[in-house]
Amino acid sequence: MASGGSDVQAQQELPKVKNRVDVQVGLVGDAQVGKTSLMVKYVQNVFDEEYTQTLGVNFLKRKVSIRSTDIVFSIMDLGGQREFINMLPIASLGSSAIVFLFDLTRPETLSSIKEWYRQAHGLNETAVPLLVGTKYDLFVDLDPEYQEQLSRTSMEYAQVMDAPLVFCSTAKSVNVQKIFKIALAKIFNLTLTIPEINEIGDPLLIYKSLGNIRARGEEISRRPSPSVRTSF
Ligand SMILES: Nc1nc2c(ncn2[C@@H]2O[C@H](COP(=O)(O)OP(=O)(O)OP(=O)(O)O)[C@@H](O)[C@H]2O)c(=O)[nH]1
Ligand SMILES: [Mg+2]
Repeated sequence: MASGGSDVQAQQELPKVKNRVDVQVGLVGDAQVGKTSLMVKYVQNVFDEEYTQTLGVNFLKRKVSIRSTDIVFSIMDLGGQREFINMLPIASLGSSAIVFLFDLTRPETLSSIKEWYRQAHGLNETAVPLLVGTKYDLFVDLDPEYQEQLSRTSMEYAQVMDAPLVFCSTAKSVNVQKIFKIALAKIFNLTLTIPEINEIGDPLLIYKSLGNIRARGEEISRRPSPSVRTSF
């Protein structure tokens, strides 16, 4: 057998080697907002109506492929009870994105985001923040005035945090995959073609003008523009 020919053959038979990139994403927010439900739905496509309190930190992995690259998400889910706040570094340090979740039916969980953001962003300023309102399936049945007020307040929070805003329902599979697609796009500066949803009453999906600071530590002084609020 001619050695040159067999070399070529051998190369052709080698399995294609994929690049692998590990991405850690932290989930934080008050107890029972739906952090574990979102993670389990995204990774295992299962939704459980029963509540099981997270004690400390849970984590699950999911692999997604983009062309020749495998992205391995490690999702760190921190129990929302105050007693677990000392474990916030596990969900924050090392995360490329931190998802701040609140329950669309409990406005006090949105107010709490100030403190979650202060603490998590204080530990990791370079992580891309995302603001996610959960239980959209219950929210749509609430008073339209309440929906409008909460939607507007959420948008203000998103501006201050410079965080993409997504309303989702894990129970009814609304915008669940998109949260992680947006996280990935913001982390790696990729272009996304998902249409935005801006209408009050709809499951908001606003990301184009938010969360675009790359190398956030360096560029933070360039933003925000004077018209944008800078504190809660
Ligand atoms: N209707 C509805 N219920 C939801 C949704 N997501 C979560 N839930 C319910 O909300 C409750 C709390 O959900 P969890 O995911 O356990 O909340 P958590 O944020 O992980 O709570 P902690 O672990 O205590 O921090 C459970 O009973 C879920 O079934 C949703 O999209 N719609
Ligand atoms: Mg939990």
